Amino acid sequence: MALEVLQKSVEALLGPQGFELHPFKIGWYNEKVQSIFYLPYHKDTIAFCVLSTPSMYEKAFLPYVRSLTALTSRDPLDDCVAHQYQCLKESLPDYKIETIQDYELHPNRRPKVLVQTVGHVAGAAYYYQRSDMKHDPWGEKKIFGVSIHPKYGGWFAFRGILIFPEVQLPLVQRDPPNVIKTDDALKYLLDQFNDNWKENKYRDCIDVVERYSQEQIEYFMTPPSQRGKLLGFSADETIAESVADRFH
Ligand code: B12
Repeated sequence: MALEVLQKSVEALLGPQGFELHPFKIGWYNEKVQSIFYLPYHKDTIAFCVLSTPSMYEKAFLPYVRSLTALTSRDPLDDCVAHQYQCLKESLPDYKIETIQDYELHPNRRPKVLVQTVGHVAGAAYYYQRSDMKHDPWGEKKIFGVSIHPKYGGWFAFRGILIFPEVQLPLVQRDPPNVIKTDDALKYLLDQFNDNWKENKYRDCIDVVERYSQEQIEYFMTPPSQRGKLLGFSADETIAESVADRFH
């Protein structure tokens, strides 16, 4: 089967739910990361970077929440994505599909996959790191990198990867669009992401076609312990505090 056919099958299921899919080869990822982050597959193994666009909240998450009788889990949004992945596996029974979600950690707390690097090598969203600066002004300070999507700026989130361990097909690598053109713009972006992320200015570092709805922003800004109430569940059906401050 050609990759286009496989991609269309996956997109037919996840696209209408507000997800975007970008194929990549595991080897492209492994070439970039330190060996402790390697994914243990043949370099030509096909995988997909999955990201949620702003409308995923209304297209997939709210309907998923409405289908629940109680909120018992750590994070219903992660559960919603897991549910989508399960549906995908059931509708493509001829394929072995392994999934890793963005929040998954090894027992030593190392992330199972670095989704920003994935997004970059898959050509989905440029991963801007301090090493992209011609002149680094930060000295000893720790600066986290941020990915920018060409259409949604920072108004999106990575939701993990789908790996097809038995599929090895030709695929040409494409660079992600480099949308931050100057050192000044890059400094502003990284400063906003690191020091001021709650104001969301980093998400608007380019003109975007769509943002999160007010309802979605309110949901993420609400402490996890109160999100259940916001979604219409009673107070004792709340979400654990352990996920406090995750705003994707
Ligand atoms: C741990 C984590 C945190 C930690 C630490 C942050 C960090 N970056 O380390 C904390 C709790 C602070 C955090 C906070 C936030 N986070 Co956070 N976090 C993560 C998480 C789970 C892992 C990141 C990680 O540990 N990286 C490890 C380091 C070593 O990776 P690295 O610096 O990228 O280094 C690699 C690359 O440089 C690569 N590499 C080397 N050379 C080259 C060359 C090229 C060209 C490329 C592409 C790569 C490459 O190799 C290195 C590894 O060997 C990711 C999800 C994930 N699974 O990736 C989300 C993630 C980075 N977080 C995200 C967000 C949105 C946030 C917050 C805004 C909100 C929040 N609360 O969730 C804040 C904002 C940051 C801040 N100002 O504090 C988003 C970022 C989206 C984006 N547009 O980029 C992510 C991707 C989650 C998601 N699902 O989308 N986060």
